[in-house]
Amino acid sequence: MKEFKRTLVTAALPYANGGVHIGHLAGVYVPADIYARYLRLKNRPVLFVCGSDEHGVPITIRARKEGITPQQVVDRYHNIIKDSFRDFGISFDIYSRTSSATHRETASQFFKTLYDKGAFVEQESEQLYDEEAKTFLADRYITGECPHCHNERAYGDQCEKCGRDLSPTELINPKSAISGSTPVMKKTKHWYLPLNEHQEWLKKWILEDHKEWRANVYGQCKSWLDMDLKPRAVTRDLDWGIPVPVEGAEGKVLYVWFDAPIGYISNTRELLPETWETWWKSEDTRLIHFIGKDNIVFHCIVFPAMLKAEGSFILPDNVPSNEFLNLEDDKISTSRNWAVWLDEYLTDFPGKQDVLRYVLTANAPETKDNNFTWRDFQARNNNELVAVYGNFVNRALVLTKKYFDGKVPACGELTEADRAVIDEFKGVKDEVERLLEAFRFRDAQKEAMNLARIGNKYLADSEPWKVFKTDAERVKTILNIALQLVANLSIAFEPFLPFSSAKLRTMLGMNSVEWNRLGALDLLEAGHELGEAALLFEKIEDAVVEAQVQKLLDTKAANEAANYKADPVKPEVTFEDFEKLDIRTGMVLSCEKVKKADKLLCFSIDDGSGTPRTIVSGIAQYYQPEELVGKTVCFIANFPPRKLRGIDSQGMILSAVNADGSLCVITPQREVKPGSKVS
Ligand code: B3M
Ligand code: ZN
Repeated sequence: MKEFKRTLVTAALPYANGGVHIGHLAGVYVPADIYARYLRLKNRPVLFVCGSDEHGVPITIRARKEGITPQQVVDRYHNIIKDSFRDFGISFDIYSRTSSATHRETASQFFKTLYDKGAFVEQESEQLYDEEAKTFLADRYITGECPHCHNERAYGDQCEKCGRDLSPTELINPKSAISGSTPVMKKTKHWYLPLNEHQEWLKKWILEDHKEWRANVYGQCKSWLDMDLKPRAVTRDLDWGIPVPVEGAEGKVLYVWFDAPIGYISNTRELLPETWETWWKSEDTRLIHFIGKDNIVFHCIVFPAMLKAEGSFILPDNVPSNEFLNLEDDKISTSRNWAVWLDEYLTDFPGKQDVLRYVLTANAPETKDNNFTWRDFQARNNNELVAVYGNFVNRALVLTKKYFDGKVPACGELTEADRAVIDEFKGVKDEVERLLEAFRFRDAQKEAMNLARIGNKYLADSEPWKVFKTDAERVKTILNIALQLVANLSIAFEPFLPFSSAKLRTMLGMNSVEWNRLGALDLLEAGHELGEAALLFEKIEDAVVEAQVQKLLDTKAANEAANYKADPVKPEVTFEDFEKLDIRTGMVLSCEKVKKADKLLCFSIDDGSGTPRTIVSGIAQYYQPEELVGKTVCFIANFPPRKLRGIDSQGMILSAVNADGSLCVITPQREVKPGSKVS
């Protein structure tokens, strides 16, 4: 394997048009942070760079919607995002932004170098143009009817109702979102990166030389590289972005996906104006990109092609990309507000950033999409952090306080049980390191947690609180070992749960963390005085997570209400048609679930005829049978009887269908006699 002297860790630059949510954190920033923290603990030279991605069409759309400038949009979100990362302990060496002067200059120069080398092809094409606003239209700026689901508010690149990718020319009745006019086709010139010319070396570099990349990343690259790559436009007709630095390119800017990855370079350069090139141009630097799966092609194919075309840069050594995290079984979505936002989380769970870090890593979508649920969040907190890690730490500290006045007792002779625990424990450093080096963060954290489990079990089995009455010497040894394990936990969890590790070290009176001592049993000297014990984690009650679930349900209801549109009216009928139906009211005498049929309720109804009428109705999911007894309902009296699950159903009970498909039984608004006609 190649010898590297330093590691440059990058994390995808988040778009500055919204806050940061748990999907971002789980997919990119927590794993990248764990890795960077780990390398620092190993005393390996590392730089961890990130920043806001401040160009692109969505930002201009938001600005237009809010009646402010794109710069005002990105100023607002850049600060929100930056604060969230700081609050969650994401330990960037720099968090800058692509609207910075350094970035503008770096990206512009990069384009110019490629242009001068003849690395682009120029091409004219027809694009949609708004004649009223005198501007070319990005796909997002064109709205119209979706040809698939007939949603009238589909965008030129995607229909958010049915989720299909679209191209603007597919839209029925396309309109410019700027002026409302019908766009026309107009010629425009752009610069393209001919990926086809890079295909051969990309194939070898990834498919042969980087077989160790994660299966999801390798697989996605392979499916791209098995097809013919096409030239990609790297410029756009837009007035927000970095101007294309060549003559005759007025009104054109660099495509956001061209300038954004250069942001990694600009941010390094901003941090280290003198030495940034060592991090980008030396073969002994290892470049690692942490990203989400929707960014794979840009980081594995497009950006490397740009770097190669430039000629003086290194290429990434690995691109550990995660899959997606869903929220309560539904795709996280900014536009539908289906997300847990970091700033809101911290308002609701102050001081609990490590709980979220823990859960997101324990559940990280490393190999497949995963799901975040509030129940799982609660269970992991209560059953793992509190019951295992916190409980062990607390017992060890409280017993030491009680029996030995808070001073670390000396270790005496070891029993077999002690040796077994020490043995189990020895390999942990190598194992955590092996897993972290392989970007297997959830397994690495599990391994750290396993230490706590071992410790917890050791105390439970050796029962110092009982032994103390008869053999205080023995308890010294037990607590010495337990405290050494606790001290080890503060090291092992340092990359994962930095806040808790720091808190734990204060409790232990430890003032430094030395990763290389992980696994040692003399981290705390006999006689060392411990600090004040405090709770490391606290239980999260049912009501607290129920409130979070309710918040999400409210969001869902609000989305449904906002998207609700009544069905179109059916073809006309005559009054005679209507009169053929005999609709009546009836009083529910009894109502029961139909056996072995989840959806059916069997009603007995007083229809005024003197003989009760039986009707079976498919509303069992929406009502408890007893709720309906005594209520007056409406039903169709002249349908032919129909057998349902062996019961003769004589009619149909009328219900209204809600936006979410649920049914609501129709009842008259004043009291009426059973059998009254509805007309
Ligand atoms: N801003 C896309 C995203 O947030 C984009 C990443 C840029 S990384 C150079 O998914
Ligand atoms: Zn659609």
